[in-house]
Amino acid sequence: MIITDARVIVTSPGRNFTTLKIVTDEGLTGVGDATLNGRELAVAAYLTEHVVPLLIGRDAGRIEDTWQYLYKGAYWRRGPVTMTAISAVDTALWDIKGKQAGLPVHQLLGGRSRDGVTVYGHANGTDTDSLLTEVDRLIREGYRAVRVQSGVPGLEKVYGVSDRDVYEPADSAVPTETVWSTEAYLDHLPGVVARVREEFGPGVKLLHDVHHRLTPIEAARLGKALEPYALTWLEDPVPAELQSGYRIIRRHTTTPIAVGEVFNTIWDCADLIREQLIDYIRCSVVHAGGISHLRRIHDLAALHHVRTGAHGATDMSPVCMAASLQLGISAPNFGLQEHMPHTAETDAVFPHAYRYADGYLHPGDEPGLGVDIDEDLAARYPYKAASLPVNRLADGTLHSW
Ligand code: EZ4
Ligand code: CO
Repeated sequence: MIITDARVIVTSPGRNFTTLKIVTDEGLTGVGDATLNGRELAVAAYLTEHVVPLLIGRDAGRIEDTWQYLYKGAYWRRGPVTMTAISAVDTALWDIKGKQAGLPVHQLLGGRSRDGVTVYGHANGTDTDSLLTEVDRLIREGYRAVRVQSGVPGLEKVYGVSDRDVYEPADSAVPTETVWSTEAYLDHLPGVVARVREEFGPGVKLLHDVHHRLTPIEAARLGKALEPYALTWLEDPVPAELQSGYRIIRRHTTTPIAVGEVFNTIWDCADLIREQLIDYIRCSVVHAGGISHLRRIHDLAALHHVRTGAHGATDMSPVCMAASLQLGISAPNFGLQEHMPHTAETDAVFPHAYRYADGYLHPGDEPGLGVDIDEDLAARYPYKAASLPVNRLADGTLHSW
């Protein structure tokens, strides 16, 4: 089966998405998510200018060879733009392979290892009372795992928290500026988690995302303070360019650690996994080299007692979610899948077979990934520039967001 066309579709049904659609001479098509939040057009150009011309005429069945060709062939290895582009191609080719076989992709990955993919929902509150209301709502919707994010007294805006209905961080063409205080945050958060645990008891899994804002020793202190409340994970406590920094956290606390949403290859987490410095690896299909490469990361993790915790914020399109669920239902070391539901407009642009029921996402049994893009509908939502915020300390110093 020969690739005859590949189209890059940029659409903004409430937020921006970049999607690759590969077309073959036998009429089968496949889709891959290529969305890199705030840098959507860089991946679109990379695909259009440098990848699509190489795909035309290739054998659509050679998924591994195409991955190697785009990775080794670029000479400039890794990086989020390159790896997101490779991810899109890889995912679309797995979609085609599944359709050709008449099987959902998870059947090609070894079949189901479980009945459903356990998801965690987002509870965020500007104060503790509104947070408790949100946790209660999610538990009543069936969620068994909830990520809790809270406003911090003295800070105007905090990651993950909004007083609007939908939390969407990429909110302005020029980045919004927020002010951060590690002291205020470390002082406030343990009390919030204590309240949530006290209110809802031991039956619900609780998670928290630090979003790369601490140093290792600060994260160690936070992990220790949170031990009585038995978090399922503390996410991205420290920026992870320096993987050895996580040794310091590990030395001090038994709070489990989850990392990986900004990683794009196995090399970003090889030391974290091999030294058992983390408990959950959170790479996504769209940013970590597609199904082919993410499966390798998961397999390395499985050898080292590390479970998966796939990133699933709204900037992972339904195409990424569909692919993530194919891996999640089949991976032996699956842990949790993040679930931040898309808007109705986004769901309409990306018709999909997966569905939420009682705390689980189910990938469905459609051949391939079980997701598509409605190109006519997509064309009605033109791209709108949107960047993620930046964070500064009170004195103006730029901090990680
Ligand atoms: O800020 O996906 O766990 N989820 C997250 C996300 C990220 C966004 C960035 O594009 O940390 O909300
Ligand atoms: Co996160």
